[in-house]
Amino acid sequence: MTDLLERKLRHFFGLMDRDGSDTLELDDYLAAADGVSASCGLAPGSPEHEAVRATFRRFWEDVIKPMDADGDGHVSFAEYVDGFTEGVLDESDGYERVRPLLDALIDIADADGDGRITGEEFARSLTHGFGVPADESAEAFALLDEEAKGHLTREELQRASAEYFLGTDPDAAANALFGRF
Ligand SMILES: [Ca+2]
Ligand SMILES: [Ca+2]
Ligand SMILES: [Ca+2]
Repeated sequence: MTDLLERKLRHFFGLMDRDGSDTLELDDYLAAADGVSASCGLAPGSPEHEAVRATFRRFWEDVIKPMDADGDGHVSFAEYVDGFTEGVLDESDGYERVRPLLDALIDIADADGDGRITGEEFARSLTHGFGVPADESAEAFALLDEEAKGHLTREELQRASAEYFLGTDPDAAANALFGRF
């Protein structure tokens, strides 16, 4: 794994570690689900809120929990890097395992369902779901919205996240996707 990719993963790991334990647990993913849901105005306990929680829970079960090599119930950064290398980088279709969560996240971010993620929708998800500071969300959006059209398409966001998690270009705009690192 390149140093750049490891730095990007370290940053994303820190964002997902919502309780600051320096390890990932199911509760981190559920806290992120609750944050995103609240930012979209979903009532706690509503079917829509439960669906968001189910998506994050599934991602934990399918992708993150298997990385817990020593079985202590916590995924450390070392386990995360090993798991990511084996499960995503070294598998030809490894990234496909991450894509359903990204699709679901984009669905949630696109609050009005028009297929476009505006700067406001983008910032709301990043800030409330992942704790990215608002100014960094705005900065990321401006970099990603290269044509300054005021929104990102689903395809643009999918491409940006693939570049974030797989790419090795230090100058890629997508490196800013989750804020500064
Ligand atoms: Ca944690
Ligand atoms: Ca562990
Ligand atoms: Ca929208």
